[in-house]
Amino acid sequence: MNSNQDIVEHPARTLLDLASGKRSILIVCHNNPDPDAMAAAQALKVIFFAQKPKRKVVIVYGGIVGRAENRQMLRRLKIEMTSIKDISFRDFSLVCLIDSQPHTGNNDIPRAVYPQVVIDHHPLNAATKKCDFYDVRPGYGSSSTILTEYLRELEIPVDKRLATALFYGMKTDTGGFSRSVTKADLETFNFLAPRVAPRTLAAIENPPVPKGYYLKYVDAIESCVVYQNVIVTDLGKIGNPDIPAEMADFLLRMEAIRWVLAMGEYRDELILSVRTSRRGWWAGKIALRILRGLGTGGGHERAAGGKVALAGMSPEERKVIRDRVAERLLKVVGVGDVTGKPLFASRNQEQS
Ligand SMILES: [Mn+2]
Repeated sequence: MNSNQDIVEHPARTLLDLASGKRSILIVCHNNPDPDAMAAAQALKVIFFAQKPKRKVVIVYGGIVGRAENRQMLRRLKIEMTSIKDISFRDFSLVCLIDSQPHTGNNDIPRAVYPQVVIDHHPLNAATKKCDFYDVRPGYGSSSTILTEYLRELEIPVDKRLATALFYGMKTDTGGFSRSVTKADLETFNFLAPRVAPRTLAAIENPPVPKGYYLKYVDAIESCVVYQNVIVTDLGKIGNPDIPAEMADFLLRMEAIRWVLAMGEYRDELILSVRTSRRGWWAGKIALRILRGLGTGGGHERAAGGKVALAGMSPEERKVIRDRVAERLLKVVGVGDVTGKPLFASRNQEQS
């Protein structure tokens, strides 16, 4: 096993020492993977192939690839991923977890399995310390930043496709380079930007979307309730687990709004997304708090998410859960005593 000092000083080389004898490697993304998880996983695959071209390297994910942008990214950048349901952990001699950590509830690695490798930029989880190699940098804007540093440390050429993937991963995780951007992220930006394929990136960012996509905006707006500087929106049943995050981002741009909680039911889970424009409050910690005893959650300073298992619950019981989550958030952010106003009710008064 390598010391932590090795990991700090030359992480990529230390990682390759660990991987040197391995013929079959599994790279696991978090559930409903986002561009950062997918780009970082692809970069890791490229690194493993550069060390030994004839080995097997498979990227897997739990949940689904929901957003049209994310599906377009896989297609345009030729990233191959498999559902975690279609593989067996026993077939791999090395398991890596990317953009997530053990026991956080957002990946489908069985609890008893500790991946040997964890690379992430969320706050360090206690279970991660049991893993042979972990490189967790909560200060970083994206996992793509960490993996780009690995590629550079190893002097592995970064082609247009991989550069575009990593750039897009950084861009989405940092809200277009506006939040959680460190010096390391800016340096990585400068390295990747000239290597990006701009038209491919534009095609990924503006994919055709189904009609139902617009209807979800209607649902999101119709169900908005405003509590001073907080919006809560309940999207009802959703066909794609990424919708709450997308609506939360969209609503956070509203004037005078500092917090958004968006919730929706996907299959038998309540999926929720928390966004804030306030610094220093750690949306991730707040998501954990409001889900205590109900489900799992976590995230970053300004963006977080979580879920609650609803299987076997009646519609009434599900409503109780949603109300409890909303009440807890309102209380935590200091508007627990405020009476909410439906956004739609103000439509005829303020046509500004
Ligand atoms: Mn990430």
